[in-house]
Amino acid sequence: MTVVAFPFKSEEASVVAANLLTATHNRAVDEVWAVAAQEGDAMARVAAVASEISAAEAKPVLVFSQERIGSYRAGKGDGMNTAIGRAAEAGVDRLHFYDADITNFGASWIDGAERAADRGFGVVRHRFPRPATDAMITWMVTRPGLAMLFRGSLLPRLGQPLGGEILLTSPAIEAIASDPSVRARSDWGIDTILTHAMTTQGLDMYEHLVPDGKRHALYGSLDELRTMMTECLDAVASLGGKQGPSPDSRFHSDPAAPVPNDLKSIDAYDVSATVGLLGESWSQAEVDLAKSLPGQVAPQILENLSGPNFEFMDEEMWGLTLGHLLANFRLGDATWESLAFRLWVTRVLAYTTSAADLGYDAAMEYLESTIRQYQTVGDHHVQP
Ligand code: GDX
Ligand code: MN
Repeated sequence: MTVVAFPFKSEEASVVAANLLTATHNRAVDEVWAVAAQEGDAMARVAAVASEISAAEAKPVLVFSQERIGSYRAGKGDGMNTAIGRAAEAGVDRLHFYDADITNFGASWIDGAERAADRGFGVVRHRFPRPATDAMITWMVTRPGLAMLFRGSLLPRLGQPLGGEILLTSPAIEAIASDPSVRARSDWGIDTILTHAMTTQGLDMYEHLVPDGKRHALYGSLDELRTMMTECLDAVASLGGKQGPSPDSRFHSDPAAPVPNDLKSIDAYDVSATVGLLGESWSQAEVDLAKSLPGQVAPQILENLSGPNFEFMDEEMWGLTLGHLLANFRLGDATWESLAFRLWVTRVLAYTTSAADLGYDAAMEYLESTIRQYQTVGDHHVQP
């Protein structure tokens, strides 16, 4: 049995409905699941369209709320783990996941993953171009973190280590459903932990390219990503010292394709609204913590007490900063969370106003080069 699952919280009902329909209509798909963050209006609205689609397409479309499974904040991770647990119990052969807010979801996503699974790949990940200023957690936290922790492996090479668009076949479903570190990760950290887990089981991995890009809800000020940023930072830091990818698994990634022009000119977040975050609500405890940052990072970040200062956070300064964060950051500690988020904001603004200004292609080349650079620093910056 093949299942397509969508975790959803409060997305536009028409977008979710279109995605449920696309999945249900696909001949490879036997059942569609929508996993709600909680019971309530959003769930009731999706349940209403789901029953219409189910009747029209003569296929089960199940809407249910997530269980409390993990030990972090109850979030997307509980949603995904609820589906993974159900799939393992029901003996599902293939479980696809897609974010519910994708506005250009189509049959080719499902078909591309299915084709790779038919060729024997045990896990499939979708990869897609994103605007130069989108994916800032991926580019500034997760990929550099994976580069420092697992250099030379396939982990830093994955295009979308945080992407919620994946296919697990039954051996992966079973292994992941009983993996305590995946089960525990109930928050935004789930994607990082799943990505790592998918590479350590000796299964062949296929990275399927969606050339049109992933179109989805974008952001206002980066403040909207505060929780996601700190949880994703904690998740990658938690992989320190863990076993890396199994060296003899096959890894195939589709070759690059031309990127749509309109995507190249999308601004993914509001820069001027974000600059205001730099000087906002510093506590004395955060000032003191900032003083322990390495090298020039400490005096430079503290300049923000008197006015915005972010240009200093180039790739080298960020390597130093991220290494320090990987070793010392504490999720749940308000001072650490505020400082880590502020440091990331300086990095994103510095990049946005320098490399990203050179245009999409130059920006991507620059970002890829930073990942290569972080692989060579490796242990240098990450003290155990
Ligand atoms: N069941 C459930 N429970 N679903 C949730 C919850 C929750 O608590 N929170 C969010 N979702 C759903 C949401 O409705 C959407 O379908 C999906 O999860 C992703 O959330 P979204 O707000 O669209 O996240 P965003 O900003 O698009 O981030 C995605 O890409 C990031 C990245 O690639 O950088 C998301 O897959 C992140 O996990 C990922 O880090
Ligand atoms: Mn989204």
